[in-house]
Amino acid sequence: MNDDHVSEVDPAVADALADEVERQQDTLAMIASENHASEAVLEAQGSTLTNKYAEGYPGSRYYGGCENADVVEELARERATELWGAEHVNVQPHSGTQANMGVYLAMLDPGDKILSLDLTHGGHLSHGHQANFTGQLYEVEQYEVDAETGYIDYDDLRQQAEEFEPDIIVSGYSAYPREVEWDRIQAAADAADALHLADIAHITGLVAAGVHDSPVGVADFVTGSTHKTIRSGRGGIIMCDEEYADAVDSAVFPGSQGGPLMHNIAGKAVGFKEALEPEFEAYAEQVVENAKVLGETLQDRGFSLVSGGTDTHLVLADLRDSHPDVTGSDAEEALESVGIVLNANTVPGETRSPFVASGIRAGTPALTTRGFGVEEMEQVGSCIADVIDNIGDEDVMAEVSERVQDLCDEHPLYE
Ligand code: DSN
Repeated sequence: MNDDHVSEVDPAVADALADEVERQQDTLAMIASENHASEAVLEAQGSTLTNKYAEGYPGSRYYGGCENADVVEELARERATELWGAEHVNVQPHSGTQANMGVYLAMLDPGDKILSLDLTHGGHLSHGHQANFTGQLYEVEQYEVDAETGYIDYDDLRQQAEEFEPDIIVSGYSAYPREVEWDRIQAAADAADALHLADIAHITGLVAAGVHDSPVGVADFVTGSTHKTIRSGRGGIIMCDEEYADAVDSAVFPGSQGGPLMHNIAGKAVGFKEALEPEFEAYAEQVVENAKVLGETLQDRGFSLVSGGTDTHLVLADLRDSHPDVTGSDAEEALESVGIVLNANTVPGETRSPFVASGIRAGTPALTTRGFGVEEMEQVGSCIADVIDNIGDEDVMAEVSERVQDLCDEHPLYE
């Protein structure tokens, strides 16, 4: 990667950028929402489109000089349509949260009712948490996963929907390791005469590749972020039927955003093109296979997984059974010290503060991009188990650190 210009102008930032390349090279990125974008995506995001204001939409902008911005945004929209098959696509949301905001603003009034999964059960802040605008503007009730199985109980959800009578039901999750039955959520929405927003932020790539069923054509709205499993430029996306297109577009601009981040939209266009290549399907399949192997390796070492396993790109380990004295943040810190970067995560029935948490969430999208397969995931799983079994033992940490470094060296990034 060439940071020559930055080095000349701003050595402090150049050093941090170079250190970040090194950090990504020398650690295992297992935060489930992260990935390693290609150099083509990075180049598009670092392009002169960052200079351009393009309020409006292709063919109808408020400023001149938007011909290239129009080309890029049209390409991003066309490719997104090909990937996910929605009638209408808006690629301007700056993030997944902004995408959700676009839908809420388009369809809800303040005080309207949202029914969504609790954050500690795998939901997301932008689905109605009190600390988020959604919890402040709307009346929110939350559903939970089944305490025994860790799965969504669709019958309970339907009953809760009939009783609460929400205006919108939100599905799609940040820490739910199982495939979602979109049609059963839709049935709950139909029973309550509610809209249905499926937020596929984490699984955009799995859905695009056909590894998971798609909510497009089932839910009224599908939102996502574009830098997770789909591995394109950073940002968000909204998909919906044509009947909602004008409302959604107006809610994004001018409703909640100003000028679109055209450089990021260029990154989205490039990443979407990459995801349309046949290899992407194999990548998405491997992401899930790797998560399954990681989960099985941890289970063989005595770890409990929420829901007993995974169908997705992530596993959620509840440490309370296997390691009652180790908090999620203890585990996160010890793992980071050996070069495994993941996050402490709350688990269903959480008994600790969210800052400490009782679980860890580990994802495979970034490692799979790096070329990790089943064999490497077994090694990663045993590194994780060795660390958590031996927190505080410097000899074990040093030995695992070397194994992690070997894995990183065998799978170089950004050569
Ligand atoms: N922060 C992301 C995650 O880690 O799930 C979601 O926005």
